[in-house]
Amino acid sequence: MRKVVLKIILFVPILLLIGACAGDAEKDEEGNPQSVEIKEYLGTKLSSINDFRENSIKGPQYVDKDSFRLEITGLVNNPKTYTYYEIINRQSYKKVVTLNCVEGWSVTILWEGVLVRDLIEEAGIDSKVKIVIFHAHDGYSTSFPLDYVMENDIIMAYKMNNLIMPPERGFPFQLVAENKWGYKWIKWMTKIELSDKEEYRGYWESRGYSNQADLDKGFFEEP
Ligand SMILES: Nc1nc2c(c(=O)[nH]1)N[C@H]1C(S)=C(S)[C@@H](COP(=O)(O)O)O[C@H]1N2
Ligand SMILES: [Mo]
Repeated sequence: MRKVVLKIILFVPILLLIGACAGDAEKDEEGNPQSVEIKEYLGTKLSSINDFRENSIKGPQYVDKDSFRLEITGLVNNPKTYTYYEIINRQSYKKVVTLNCVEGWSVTILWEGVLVRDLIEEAGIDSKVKIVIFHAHDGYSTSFPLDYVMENDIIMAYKMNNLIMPPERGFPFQLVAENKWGYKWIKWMTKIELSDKEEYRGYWESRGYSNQADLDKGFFEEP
């Protein structure tokens, strides 16, 4: 009898403690435990998602997760439309990549998302396609040669440093345009258009910034 009483005396506080801890944990809107931002990945020190400077053309965009659709259009055999959930439930890829803005700051982040190549391959690439144009919720756009997205593992990210991308950073998706200047890293992406118009120029590209935008070259178009 004394043993049972002892057990109860010991167990009750332990159970209460467990309950209190579970109750205190942060939850997201779906009731799942909220992730924390990671500071290091496989030995690489990461920047914080708060280290970005917000200087988007129309300020932060607030995209509704449930009504959001990503379109794959243009010169494709089967135009596609994806919901947010269809994208985040696909096979995901992670990598650490540094974004460099032409203003002189940079951030090194662990990005997680899907491969653009997989999405456009599923839509069926017409043989006339030369470039891939990305469009965003704020009217922004940018483009790349088809080879750039096919020959590199280019991620369309929905997580940064293990956190769901915040609205200011480009929720639901930001392009991880590695080796390219920051203005190629389109946020709030809504449409991927396959095109044969090699003369297409995106928002900053049509305002004098290099269309190639390679990090190891300058960001002004040669005259
Ligand atoms: N839709 C959209 N994407 C955008 C921009 C923008 O204004 N609109 N700005 C670009 C620029 S210039 C940079 S450097 C990166 C990172 O900008 P941020 O620090 O404002 O997130 O996003 C890029 N993607
Ligand atoms: Mo930028």
